[in-house]
Amino acid sequence: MTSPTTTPTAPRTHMPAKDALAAVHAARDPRDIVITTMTPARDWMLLPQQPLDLVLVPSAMGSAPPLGLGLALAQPTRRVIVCNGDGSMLMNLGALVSIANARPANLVLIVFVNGTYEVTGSQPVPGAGVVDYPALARAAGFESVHAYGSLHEWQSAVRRIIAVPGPTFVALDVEQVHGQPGPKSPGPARERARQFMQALRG
Ligand SMILES: Cc1ncc(C[n+]2csc(CCOP(=O)(O)OP(=O)(O)O)c2C)c(N)n1
Repeated sequence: MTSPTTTPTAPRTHMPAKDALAAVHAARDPRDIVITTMTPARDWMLLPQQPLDLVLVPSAMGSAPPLGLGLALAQPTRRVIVCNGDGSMLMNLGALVSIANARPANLVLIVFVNGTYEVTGSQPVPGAGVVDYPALARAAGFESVHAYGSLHEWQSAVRRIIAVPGPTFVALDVEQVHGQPGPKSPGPARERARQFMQALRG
């Protein structure tokens, strides 16, 4: 019988979530659809907005990746970038399989891994620090899988990573922020959906 072994892991570095998101904002093309939810949605609304931004607030946890999949399949000439929370990713891990199975080359799924349900008061997410999100994505069938904890490295890589044919999965280790209010809906959902569909047609 072999004794259990542990593999030493390198100390994890974490980047400020706002800066990580700002790097996505700077890299995206105005023709890209960007879906944000949870803290990425809150922080995205502090940045200049584009017509193809879909701030998914309020939302059911786990709904952003399948929404991104549907849009990516319906709009194959546009890139779709989804910025998700880790708790929300765990809520709907099956979406990873659906995305990998459908193979939309134009879909980028970025998970902001902070280990907490930040917008509801920073309760710990199950498996925080243990769950290996890139490994989950690979196991689901993603081939383009990336992970960053260093802001500088993410800033240097983001343009290249969102440009490669996907589907692409990115896990960003981000710092926890405590005591910040959650995202507020930027307006009536029906009207925002109408404007978004109009922008898609344009
Ligand atoms: C299905 C469902 N359950 C519970 C909630 C309530 N809720 C809203 S946000 C949130 C936490 C989200 O955590 P995470 O996805 O990790 O994002 P973060 O806030 O850390 O950015 C919870 C529990 C919800 N919106 N949907």
